[in-house]
Amino acid sequence: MSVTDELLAARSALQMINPAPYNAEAPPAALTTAITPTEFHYIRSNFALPDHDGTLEIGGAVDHPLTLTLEELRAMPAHSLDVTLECAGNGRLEMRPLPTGEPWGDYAVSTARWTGVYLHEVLALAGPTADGTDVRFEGADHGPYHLNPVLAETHRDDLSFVRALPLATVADPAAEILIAYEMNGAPLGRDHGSPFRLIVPHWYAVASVKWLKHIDVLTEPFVGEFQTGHYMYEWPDRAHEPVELMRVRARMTAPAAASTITAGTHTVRGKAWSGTGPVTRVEVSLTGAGEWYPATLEPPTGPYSWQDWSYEWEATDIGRHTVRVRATDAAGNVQPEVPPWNRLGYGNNAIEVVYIDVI
Ligand SMILES: Nc1nc2c(c(=O)[nH]1)N[C@H]1C(S)=C(S)[C@@H](COP(=O)(O)O)O[C@H]1N2
Ligand SMILES: [Mo]
Repeated sequence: MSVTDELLAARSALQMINPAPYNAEAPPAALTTAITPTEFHYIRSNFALPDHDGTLEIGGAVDHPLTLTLEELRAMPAHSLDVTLECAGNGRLEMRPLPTGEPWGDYAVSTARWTGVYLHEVLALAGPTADGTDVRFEGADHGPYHLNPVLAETHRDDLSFVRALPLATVADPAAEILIAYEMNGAPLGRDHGSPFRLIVPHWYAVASVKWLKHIDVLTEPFVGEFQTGHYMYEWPDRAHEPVELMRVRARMTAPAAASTITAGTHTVRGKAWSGTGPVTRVEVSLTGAGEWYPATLEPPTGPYSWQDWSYEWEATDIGRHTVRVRATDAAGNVQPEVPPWNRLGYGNNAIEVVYIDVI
């Protein structure tokens, strides 16, 4: 198969929302299993697919700058983690006024099993110097880009995808950040960041830099378009904040939204996740005015993946019913009724509202 045929095949089950750069939502079936099959995993890229020479350079404020190959990474201890990734722009289409940005519905979320090496072990090989504060991650992808218009400059002919994390986070073994080279047991595909990428559990997926090329330890906080330009919550009434951990959210997968079902008992089910998780409570409401009924919540199968919930609904009254689902997490965060509006439309975790017709 030519590369183009491979890409077409890898993309054929997705709902394309932008052909170039290629952005696509998962199909509804992606949310029904613990692990999303790779061909159902959403894709979000800011630039055209890059060429990558297969090496990773680690430098900046380190004692031993080094270059690693994929083979050298594979020779290090491997770890696998199930991680739910959600795009910070997921749910943007439900915000009013409609924010600028990719028109994501609610399917820019998926869970895969990622295999690779711990970032903190790779960083330790380079030895950050005592004055290091942050770590910069650069992907191999680049191209023309319209900058956030709040900045003086509005366009760059050639910008690279660069993000940073605090050194304290990167060096913390408990953060379990991976440099992943496998997804669901197979080498990473091109759309998902081959030959290797970051996987930053609990963070909105923008932190999980694909096509990872350079890691540099910095001695001051990083300023850049994908860190302090875009991917900032521009609140209308308070100080702007960076997009970081995923907000608590539940999605309903059955019965399908706007479907017609026959009167009787039906299992309402779905997934729930949080970057400040685990999710500790899921409730269902069957009327707009709503009493909330506890759903059965399955324990997490791992620290970074979504959880199953279900509710037995005695749907005996014919007619249209509104069904809402609301999750609460271990940190006490609960989903809001209304999307938390911000100019670029990030972090919509509002309570899902669907209607079902019972006949
Ligand atoms: N190098 C690079 N990494 C990137 C991006 C990108 O455009 N370039 N997009 C980010 C965003 S916004 C998301 S939501 C995730 C999507 O990962 P996926 O395409 O594997 O689902 O990758 C992140 N990593
Ligand atoms: Mo994203």
